[in-house]
Amino acid sequence: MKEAVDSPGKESQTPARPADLEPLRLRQLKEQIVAWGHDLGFQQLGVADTQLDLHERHLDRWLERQFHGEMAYMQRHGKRRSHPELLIPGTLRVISARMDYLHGSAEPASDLMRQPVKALISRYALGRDYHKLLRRRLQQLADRIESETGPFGYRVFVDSAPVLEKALAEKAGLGWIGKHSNLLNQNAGSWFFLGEIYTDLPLPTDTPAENHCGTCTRCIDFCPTGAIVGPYQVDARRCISYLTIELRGSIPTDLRELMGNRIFGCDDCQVVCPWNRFAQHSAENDFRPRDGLDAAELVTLFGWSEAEFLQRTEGSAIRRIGYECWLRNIAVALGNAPRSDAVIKALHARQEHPSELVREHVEWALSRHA
Ligand code: B12
Ligand code: SF4
Ligand code: SF4
Repeated sequence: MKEAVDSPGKESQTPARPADLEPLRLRQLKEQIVAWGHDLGFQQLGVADTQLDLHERHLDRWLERQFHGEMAYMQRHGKRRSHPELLIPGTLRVISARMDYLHGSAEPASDLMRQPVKALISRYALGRDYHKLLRRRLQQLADRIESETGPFGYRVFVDSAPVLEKALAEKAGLGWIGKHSNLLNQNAGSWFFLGEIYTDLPLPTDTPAENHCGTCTRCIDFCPTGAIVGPYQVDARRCISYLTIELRGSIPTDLRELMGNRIFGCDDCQVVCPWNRFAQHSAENDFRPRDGLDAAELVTLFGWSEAEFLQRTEGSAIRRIGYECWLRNIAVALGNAPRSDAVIKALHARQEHPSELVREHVEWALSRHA
């Protein structure tokens, strides 16, 4: 998933500790924060301290092995990702929150996997971009806290660099990092986003959730590209989410066939996870699929002009990849689709596209149907 530019959000101008910090008051405040968070649409909230030594070692090893590929931002910030107090001096605790995104009206991803003429877009990206929504709600939560405590030091983050969101959520008791490396929860599966408030309030911390993966290896076995190279270790360079969203250049040819009809992100490791039987649907209107994107035909999407692409993806996370990569991804999926006149016609129509990147993927797709 794309890591946005670090957004400062609103920081209180004169970070000062509230005068009244007795343990009992802090416990009450934490209960209030959880209740306010629920009112704001978060399904679960918890509090973690900032000690991430073990995760830091895993992160370092992941970077050493170049698993981040071209995501240079993953190594840009030195130790600040694994040391919240270096990123925002004075940080003592992290309030971690999760929000479900699977909308009840969306066609299940598992059905789309069996329909290669249709586009499979990650379920998280079907509605409006989640970054703004979550950040706004976290800001409202911080404002609510401030109205109770007076000015305090804080910073709001959603998928914004450089924060180890899953590790912090695990510590805050929101779930455990599964073998597919997503955070999952015994009662809620893994179809949710994460966001945080870094704060200098010494709130009581939660107990980390236990790992319930056991001997299961379904996500590893079903990953189409073998990107989960070992339990808890994803080589992003092989992950379809990276290939379709993060990578700007040519998609390695040996991985194209394995991508099937996935044109934006990939949900397979979550679809096969048994704990997602317990996932709840989101009631957020913003997460409702737009423009029939949950089950659109590949040829229809490939036919969009750039103006149409920009108009239809306004306010959506999909827009971030740009029109060129959009066409690149769909060309690969059309190469994997069953041969038909409509598919061949759609590909021919893009053979002279001004972008070399698009033309190359179109040629590859046509060669598959030759
Ligand atoms: C970079 C990134 C990606 C990259 C790399 C993925 C990855 N696993 O790191 C790519 C583009 C591939 C990606 C894909 C997806 N992403 Co993304 N991504 C991020 C981002 C920006 C950073 C993640 C990170 O820190 N990676 C660093 C590596 C080292 O972490 P890690 O692989 O999780 O490894 C940890 C553990 O597995 C463990 N570990 C590692 N190695 C080992 C080895 C052993 C032996 C052990 C025991 C443990 C262990 O320690 C590590 C540190 O905690 C976060 C937002 C954020 N700022 O945190 C979102 C985030 C993780 N993504 C998210 C989502 C939704 C996705 C997708 C599902 C989107 C999609 N449908 O296409 C996929 C899932 C793919 C997958 N299986 O991971 C959500 C996850 C929500 C959740 N429930 O967990 C996040 C939190 C964004 C958000 N705010 O909601 N993503
Ligand atoms: S998102 Fe898809 S490609 Fe990436 S690890 Fe999960 S199953 Fe594999
Ligand atoms: S599929 Fe199995 S191994 Fe993978 S995260 Fe889910 S429970 Fe864990």
